Amino acid sequence: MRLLYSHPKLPAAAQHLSPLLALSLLTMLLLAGCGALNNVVTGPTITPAPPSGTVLEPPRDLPDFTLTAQTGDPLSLSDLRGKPVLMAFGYTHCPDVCPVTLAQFNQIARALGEDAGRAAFVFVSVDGRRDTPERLAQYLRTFNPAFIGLTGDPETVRQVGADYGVYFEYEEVAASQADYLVAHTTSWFLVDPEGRLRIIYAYGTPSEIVTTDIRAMLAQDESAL
Ligand SMILES: [Cu+2]
Repeated sequence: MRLLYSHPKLPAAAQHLSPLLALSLLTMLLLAGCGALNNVVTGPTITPAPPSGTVLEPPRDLPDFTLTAQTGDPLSLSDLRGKPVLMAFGYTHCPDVCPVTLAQFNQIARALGEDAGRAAFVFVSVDGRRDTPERLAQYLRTFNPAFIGLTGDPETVRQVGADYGVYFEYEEVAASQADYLVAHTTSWFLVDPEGRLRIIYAYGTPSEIVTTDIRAMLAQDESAL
């Protein structure tokens, strides 16, 4: 899978391909994740990220899971019941995609204002080896201290991710090497207050779209009371 890490040449090459082939390359890169997207999404001949999320109708029931929060305590998805949960998978050493995702999550939280406390923002690490609770806490503080970081051993996270269609793969390096990349799915997930997967967003979806969806979910929840 060297392709995952030698992406910078792809978008230029893709400009000479048929739109369909270019699109399938884009899909592949979206799955491949980290590192590839800035180039691809801004490429002149490639379809940009969809402007809105993909709504799952009906919403998909999600099995509960428990991982370790940045406080060191276990946290389950069911602990967040009653709140819309905006979730992404990634890792703190990510060079490009994850910092942008978390910066956008922070924009969304700020746009929600007082209502931000009625939603949860969750970053699930796919890199439990390096992402200790302490490291996650330190990292997330630089974006928004209210964000929830979750970490666990890669096999557990892989099982959790499978329920969201999330895939990740470690760059092959010597066991002693501390600096490695993790290719991962970059989508964002909006889970409703009942714990069901409701909307999937492509990485880079405008913050205003997600803010509007969360507001609608909160309003719906209020009217259901
Ligand atoms: Cu990342």
